[in-house]
Amino acid sequence: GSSWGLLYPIESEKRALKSLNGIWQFRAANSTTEGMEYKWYKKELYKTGATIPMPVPSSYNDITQEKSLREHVGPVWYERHFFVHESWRQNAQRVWLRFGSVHYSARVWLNGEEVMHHEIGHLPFEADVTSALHFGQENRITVEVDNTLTLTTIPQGMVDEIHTLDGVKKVQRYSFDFFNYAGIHRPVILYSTPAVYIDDITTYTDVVGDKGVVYFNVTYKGLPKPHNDVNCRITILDAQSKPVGKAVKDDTTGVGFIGKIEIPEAQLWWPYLMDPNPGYLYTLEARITTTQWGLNIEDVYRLPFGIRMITWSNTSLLINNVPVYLRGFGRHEDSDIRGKGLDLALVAKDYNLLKWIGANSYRTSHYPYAEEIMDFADREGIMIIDECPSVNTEKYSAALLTKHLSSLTQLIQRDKNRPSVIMWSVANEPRTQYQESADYFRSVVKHTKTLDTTRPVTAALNKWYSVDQACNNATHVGAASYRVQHNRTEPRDSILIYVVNHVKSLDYRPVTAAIAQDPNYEYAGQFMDIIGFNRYNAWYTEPGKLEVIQLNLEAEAEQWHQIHNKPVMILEYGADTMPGLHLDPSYIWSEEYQADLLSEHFKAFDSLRNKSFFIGEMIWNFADFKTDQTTTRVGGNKKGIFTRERQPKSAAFHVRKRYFHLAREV
Ligand code: BDP
Repeated sequence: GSSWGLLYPIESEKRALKSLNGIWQFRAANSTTEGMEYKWYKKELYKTGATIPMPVPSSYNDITQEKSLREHVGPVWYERHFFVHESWRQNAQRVWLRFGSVHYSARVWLNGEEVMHHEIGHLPFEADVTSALHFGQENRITVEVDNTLTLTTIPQGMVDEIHTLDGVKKVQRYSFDFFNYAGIHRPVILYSTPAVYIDDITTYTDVVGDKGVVYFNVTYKGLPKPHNDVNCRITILDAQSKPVGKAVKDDTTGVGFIGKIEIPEAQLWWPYLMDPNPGYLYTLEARITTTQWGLNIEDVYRLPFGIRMITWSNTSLLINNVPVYLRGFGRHEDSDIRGKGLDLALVAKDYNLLKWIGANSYRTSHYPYAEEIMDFADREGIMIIDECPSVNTEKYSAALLTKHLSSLTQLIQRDKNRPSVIMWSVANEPRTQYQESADYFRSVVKHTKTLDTTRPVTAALNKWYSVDQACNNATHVGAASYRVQHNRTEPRDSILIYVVNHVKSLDYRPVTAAIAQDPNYEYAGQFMDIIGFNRYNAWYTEPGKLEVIQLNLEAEAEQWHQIHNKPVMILEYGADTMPGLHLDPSYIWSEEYQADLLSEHFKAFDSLRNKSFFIGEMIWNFADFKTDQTTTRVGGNKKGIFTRERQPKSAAFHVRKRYFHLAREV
């Protein structure tokens, strides 16, 4: 649930922390019900079957040599033992268990007692486990993790069956283009707080002249009944830990502490390469004290934050009143062996590469990234388009909407205080050619706005998705062609593909369709503050024809702006590139082609930037990544500027020149 705070667990003089990362015992279940039926959580996992060691955090898929584990569909079980020191059993102290994320759903037991469950990967969840813990003794934690995706999970997937000599086998299908890695992906932390504890802190900052204004809302929980006297002291510390502002508040209502602190001559948070000292962070130290049960209780939490202001108009996005141009990437949490498991060495390397190449931003395509990754963005001044886990939605429903909204509630709860987060992305390539997507996205954006009005909302849109797909698959736009009348009331890809294939079965001549460039044909853009679009000119459309890029791209970007009168940016473009494949003159899949394709895009971007509404370019993708097995992927998606091992392809040097050049222009 998210009716409580999700403050990142950090130590203070009043909070202790213990990591449960390490080797756990592990077993994949043979069926959806097996583990529950035989109550695997009741005793040691090795007593109910064979187990293998499994690292946490990590995806489990690529750890063994078993294809069956890589492609497993359904529950797997994790277990480990740990001690909690006697000293943690203190009067008036609570102990919490927190998972950074588990994909896709999790059920957690402590010493055989269920303590929490959570659905939707990539987001943290926690519970007060004080009463289930054995202090001064050994404890057993058991987790059931289920990776199954259905039409009502975020993201959507479908469980299907294939037939084999050994009988029917369950397989997971999904249309999004990254491997459905699963497991305990992020740290598992046990931490203590006082019984009366700081539950949540919300900050919002404003810049007035050279003054920074910090609005705060500190809430607490844990009193048996409200309106006891609770005192709160807020201190703002600069990067050298020098106090630069304070506020003292009393609460007799049980509501919390709301106020503001002004920082004269504030050092603002600036993006990378926009200031000699980007990513400047202050600390908000919140200290609450109260007397309860005859005890003096005190809690302290220190929240890093930045002072900066985001505004936007129908042509630009501004930070601290300066228009910004985003230059960056779409990315993934992905690496060899560990899959989507958090790896701090990889995280640090990736930020060094981002800085090396001169990027100032990226989108957390296609789900929220680890909090440890977001911390780097705050500190380095990398601007983040923060995306919820909704990718490639194909079928809309009320049940799906409920979960989609919940994923946004949880994401915004988690990331609301981060200066690096400059925009929320509510979806990637949802099928918004369907009319029912209008109501759906009206609700999604409205919900996002009720949670945060200080940041613009976007989505990575792909206009006329189905039509493009159909044309791409089966048609040719040419003179001597049959025209397939595209029926606007039935804009379903399957129908169009069917019609095209039918015509093809009758005659060899190329087929075309009059594609409706009707603004109403895309139903989500109208709700966004900033239009983000994905487009693969000279790759999925007209592969090899670099000469179409400038014309098509400029036309599309202008059209988006004309229709919606909003700032526009490209969130994805690129080409699969096999490292080491050299073909000159350039030919698709070669390193030369990737560089040439980028160059043509750069020309288009430069001409668009003169028209002022175009606010950014993001390459797909930062690095190569693993996908499901398809005939278009060679060991995964190869659109990276870096290989999966984070070595540069030739294009990286090319991008670096442009990104530093763009940085110097501002
Ligand atoms: C886009 C998707 C992205 C894919 C990319 C591609 O948003 O997830 O990886 O295409 O095909 O449509 O490379």
